[in-house]
Amino acid sequence: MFRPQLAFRGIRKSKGAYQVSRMRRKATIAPDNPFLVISEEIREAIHSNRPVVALETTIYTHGFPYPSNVALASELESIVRVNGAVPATIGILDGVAHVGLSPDELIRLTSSVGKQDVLKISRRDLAFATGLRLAGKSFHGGTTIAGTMVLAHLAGIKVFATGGLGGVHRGGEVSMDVSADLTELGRTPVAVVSSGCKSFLDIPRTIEYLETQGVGVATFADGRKGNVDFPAFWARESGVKSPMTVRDEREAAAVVHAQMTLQLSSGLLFANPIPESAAIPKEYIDDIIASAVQEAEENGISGKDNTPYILSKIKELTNGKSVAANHALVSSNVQRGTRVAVELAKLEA
Ligand code: PSU
Ligand code: MN
Repeated sequence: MFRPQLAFRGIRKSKGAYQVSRMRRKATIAPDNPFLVISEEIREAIHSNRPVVALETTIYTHGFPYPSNVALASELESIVRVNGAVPATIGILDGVAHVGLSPDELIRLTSSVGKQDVLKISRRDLAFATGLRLAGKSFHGGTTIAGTMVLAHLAGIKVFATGGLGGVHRGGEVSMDVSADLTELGRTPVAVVSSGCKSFLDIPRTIEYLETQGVGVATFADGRKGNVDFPAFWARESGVKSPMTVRDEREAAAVVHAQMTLQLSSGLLFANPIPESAAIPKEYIDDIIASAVQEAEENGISGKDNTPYILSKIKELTNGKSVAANHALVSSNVQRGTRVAVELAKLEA
């Protein structure tokens, strides 16, 4: 029988391990850092081992249009609170990185989309988006999964829920377009809950690359026996077997706890298949994806513009169905991620 409490009791007794978990609970950044503000609520929650769930903002700045992005941002925060954790929405406002945007700040960021330039911020962009404030330039930015992981980790947050992970793009073996989300998972100890990765990517190569990066990848099995697919965002099946499975949030939390206690410096990916009722049939979406990818190629779209471009094409070709599915899957992931954070806090108590 699976009994994490018993299994971990020994570890907690040992003074060294206990000190490690106490140490890891603290944010690793000074409170007066001029480039990063961690909200009082998040500081307090981390300090007292209350569960916290990080949320990204590229999904609001480069995914959902205004004003539905404003509504989604507050909805996802509510899902975290209703399920017993503290939401930490992460993004860049006026050249300052925020972990735990206040409701007003979140509305300012999401409602600036379409009215002014809002950047897409990955790891490489963080110092530009914040540092250039010293030279009088002010930027707003949505942080990608990679960018959000960096900041979450600096604040001491271990669980992060989102929509879909970036990956190796189709043809990536030639173009080298491999999302920085994958290398970030290789170097930053944060557990990400997503619906697998978007099916316009090359899923087998994405899984290979995550293995190379030392990232543990597991799909929630939810009672399914035998082979479980790594999910493909809008579809539950991808035709690619998930490297590992976990039964539920409690098992996921046990894995996260071990990862942190062992001080492994890499991240974990937990894939949550889109709810059945919201899934888009694979045969239907596959054709649409093929046209969207082809169009991006013909128009010479590359780099950071590639993912948002393909997503908006898919939205157009599905008459908005893809956005409804995106909404359903991200809500489901945030609920799952919150339960993982709650279980993890119990293990760390
Ligand atoms: N969801 C959206 N639009 C996006 C993304 C998610 O609706 O643009 C983002 C995520 O933040 C993810 C990023 O981290 O796309 C990956 O971008 P790239 O492939 O450029 O690494
Ligand atoms: Mn890319």
